[in-house]
Amino acid sequence: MSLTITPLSAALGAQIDGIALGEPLNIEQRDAIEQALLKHQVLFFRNQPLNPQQQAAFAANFGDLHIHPIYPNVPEQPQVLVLDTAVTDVRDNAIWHTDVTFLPTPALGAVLAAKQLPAFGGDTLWASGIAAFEALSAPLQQLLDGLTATHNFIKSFPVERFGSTPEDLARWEETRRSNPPLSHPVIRTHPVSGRKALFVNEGFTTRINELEEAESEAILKLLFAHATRPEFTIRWRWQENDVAFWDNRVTQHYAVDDYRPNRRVMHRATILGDAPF
Ligand SMILES: O=C(O)CCC(=O)C(=O)O
Ligand SMILES: [Fe+2]
Repeated sequence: MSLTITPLSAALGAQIDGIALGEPLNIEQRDAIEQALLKHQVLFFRNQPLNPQQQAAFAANFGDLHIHPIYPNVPEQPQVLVLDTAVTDVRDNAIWHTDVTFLPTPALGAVLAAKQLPAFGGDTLWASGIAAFEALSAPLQQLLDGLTATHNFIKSFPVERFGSTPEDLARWEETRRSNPPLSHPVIRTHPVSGRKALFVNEGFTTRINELEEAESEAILKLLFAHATRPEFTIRWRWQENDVAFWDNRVTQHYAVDDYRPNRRVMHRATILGDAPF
């Protein structure tokens, strides 16, 4: 079986066929997927009925796995978290965000599998920070390159939604204590490809540190709108057992909240990343 890579849009996204992710990858397959990820930033695979162990094993080809501080996980495979609308309020994923940028070393990427889908809705969109950066004018690129921004966990995990039981509140308090607001560069250089990407996201970014408050607010507003222009995005219509694998270093994503009260269940394995520069 040989791998086929079909690009899906100019900015990002490719569908990969000719591979069974539930089986151990050989080196050639692993490297081909990594190269495709660097180029296309988000990869989609159809018909991959992975159990949590297989999903974690696939993700672990690309790095060590992260255990999320807030979301519930599969008890026998805690590296796989469960986004089940019957269990967790996932509405806060309906905002453009890059995962866990409130950490000093945000995720390298994540592998998301569709387990149970509503009859309609529940698409996910991704946007390329590389395309967004490259489309900025040279003067704005120069202004932003070298600036830093604050990222804050609380912006996407409000206590009203994540602290409703005493147990949840204790976990939320502990997560807040161990994840104080921190700074990342506004323009990030991909550690492998060397490409530059816009690295602020509406989910977690609260302030461009070196600017006056009003300047920061106006420029972030501009950047959040710019980063998610349709030209820089791809929208995926899920089928059961689809798997998406995204490069979280240079993309952001948005889970469309248009199917409640129907149930949607996704499993995610998250790969640890390194400090942005
Ligand atoms: O449910 C989705 O489609 C994506 C949710 C999300 O933001 C994530 O898994 O990081
Ligand atoms: Fe996310």
